Amino acid sequence: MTVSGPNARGVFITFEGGEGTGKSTQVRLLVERLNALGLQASATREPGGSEGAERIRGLLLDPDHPRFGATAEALLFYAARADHLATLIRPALARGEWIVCDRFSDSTRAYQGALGRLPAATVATLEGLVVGDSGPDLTILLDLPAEIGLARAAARRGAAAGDGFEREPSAFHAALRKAYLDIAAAEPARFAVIDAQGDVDAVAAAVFAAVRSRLHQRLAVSA
Ligand code: T5A
Repeated sequence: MTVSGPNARGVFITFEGGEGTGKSTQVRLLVERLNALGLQASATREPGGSEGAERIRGLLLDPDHPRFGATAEALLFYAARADHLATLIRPALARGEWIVCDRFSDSTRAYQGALGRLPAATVATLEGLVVGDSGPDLTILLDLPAEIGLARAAARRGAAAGDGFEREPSAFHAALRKAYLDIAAAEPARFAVIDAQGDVDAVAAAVFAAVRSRLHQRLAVSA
C-alpha cells in the first residue's frame, strides 16, 4: 500500500556504516518486513541504484584502479547520487513509496569529508546542491569494531580482490567508525545507532524497533 493525499511523500531510510557492518543484509531484511506489512518498499544502493549511477560505481570501485583523490571521488559520488535521485529515489517518494538505501550522503561526509579531509563546507555545498530537501527521514548507523566488519567482508569476498576502500589500513577503518559516530551525534533526531555485533536476526530486530519508534506515524498511516 502507498500513501495518498496532499502529504503523499513516501519514506526514505538510509543505512550507513563501515565495510562489512551488515548494511546490505539489513536493507534486504527491512524491505522484506515492510513488504510483509503491505507497504510498497524497495531496496537500492549507493554508489549505484540507477543505470547511470551503476556505471559510475564501476569507475569508483574498480579493483584494478587506485582510489581517486577525495575531490574527484566526491564529485563522482555526487554525480552518481544526482542520477539516482532523479531517476529512482524522487519518483518513488513522489508515488508515496518507501525507499531503503544502502549508503547515501553520510558516506560522502565520512569517507571524502572526515577521512579524505575535504572541507565540511565543500561537502555541504554538494549535498545542498544535489540532495536539497530529498534527504533521508531516518538513517540507521550500523556500528561495529572495524576489524569485525573487515573480517566479515573478507570472508564473503573469498579469493576476489577488495576495492581500494577495503584495502585502506586498519587505522583508516577505526577512524571511519569514529567519524560516523560523530556525524550521528550531530543529528540525533535523524540517526538511530545500532550495535551490529549481534547475529543477523538480533540486528534486524533492533533495526525494526528503531523504524517503529521513529516512524510509527508513517507506519500507521500507510498500513
Ligand atoms: N563510498 C560510498 C564513499 O567513499 N563515498 C560515498 O559517498 C559512498 C556512497 C562502497 C564503497 O564506496 C565508499 C564506501 C565503500 O567503501 P560497497 O562494495 O558497496 O562499496 O561496500 P559496502 O557498502 O562497504 O558494503 P559491504 O558489502 O562491504 O558490506 P555490508 O553491506 O555492510 O555488509 P553485508 O550485509 O554485505 O555483510 C557482509 C558479510 O557479513 C555477513 C554477511 O552474510 C556477509 O557475508 N553478515 C554477518 N555476519 C555475522 N553477523 C551479522 N550480524 C552479519 N550481518 C552480515
